Amino acid sequence: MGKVKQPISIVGVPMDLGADRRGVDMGPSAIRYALVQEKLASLGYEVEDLGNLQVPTLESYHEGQQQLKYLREICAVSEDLARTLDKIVERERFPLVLGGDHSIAIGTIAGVARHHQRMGLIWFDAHGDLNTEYTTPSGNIHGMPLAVGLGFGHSDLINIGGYTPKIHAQNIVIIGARQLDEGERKLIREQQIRVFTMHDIDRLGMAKVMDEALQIVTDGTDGVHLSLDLDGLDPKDAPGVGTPVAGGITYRESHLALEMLSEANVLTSAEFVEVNPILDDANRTAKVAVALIGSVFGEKVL
Ligand code: B3U
Ligand code: MN
Ligand code: MN
Repeated sequence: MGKVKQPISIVGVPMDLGADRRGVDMGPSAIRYALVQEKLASLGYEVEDLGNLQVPTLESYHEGQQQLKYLREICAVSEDLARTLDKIVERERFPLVLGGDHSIAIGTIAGVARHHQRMGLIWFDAHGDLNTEYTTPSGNIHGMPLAVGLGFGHSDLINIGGYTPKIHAQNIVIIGARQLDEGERKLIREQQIRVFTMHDIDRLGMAKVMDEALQIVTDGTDGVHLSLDLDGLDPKDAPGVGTPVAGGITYRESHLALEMLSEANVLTSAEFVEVNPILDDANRTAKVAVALIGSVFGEKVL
């Protein structure tokens, strides 16, 4: 308390091309409907909502390449998002991005990482999102954004924002992984990316996982981005996601993780992705997202 709170700018990205499936484009609306702005205002923040970026409608486009579906459209939105975030950071405001499928992280990271000498990254997800056009089992770009940030993937994707790589493997952690493809495992081994699988969370406990994770993402960095895929949580707590995977992070563990992140006071940007209201149970997953956003921004019981 008493600390000056950085003003927040919300941007919605109603993107579903990266998942090649409708519903997740309504994520920003669902999160707003769950009163995200009111939550942040109640915590004492000055908040502006910049509305949604323009995203082409899935039905009006041809898929393009089988291994990189909607590549051209996703690149255009990513450039737009990178420019939008660039301006928010220049105005010394905290960017809070609402997705949309996880391909939007390509643009988010491009927009924020350029403002740091070295940026740490927390990737909260059931998946690795470390595929490239050569390893993808689906052709869906939402399975690729972490690889793209590291400089692996199609040149149009890795050069969004005009530079590559955006992030370094030594300062990245993945938390909650429980479904990885073979090519992703290979990249994790080669790049020595620290992955806290569900096995690790069960063995160590979330508090220990976060202690270690915070060390990695703050080691020599001058900023930390949080990219939180709601499918990192257990589908019992967050059913409204496109690709639910059983055995995930509980509601309580996820709050503890984000409270510890908030206490560390290192976060410089955040995004919440993959909320799919069509598959949800009375907007429960968006409500969970808003509760988690509360923890990120310092909400406490006492
Ligand atoms: N790894 C798979 C599945 C997947 C990744 N991200 C989501 N699903 N949400 C792929 O298609 O790359
Ligand atoms: Mn993801
Ligand atoms: Mn995921």
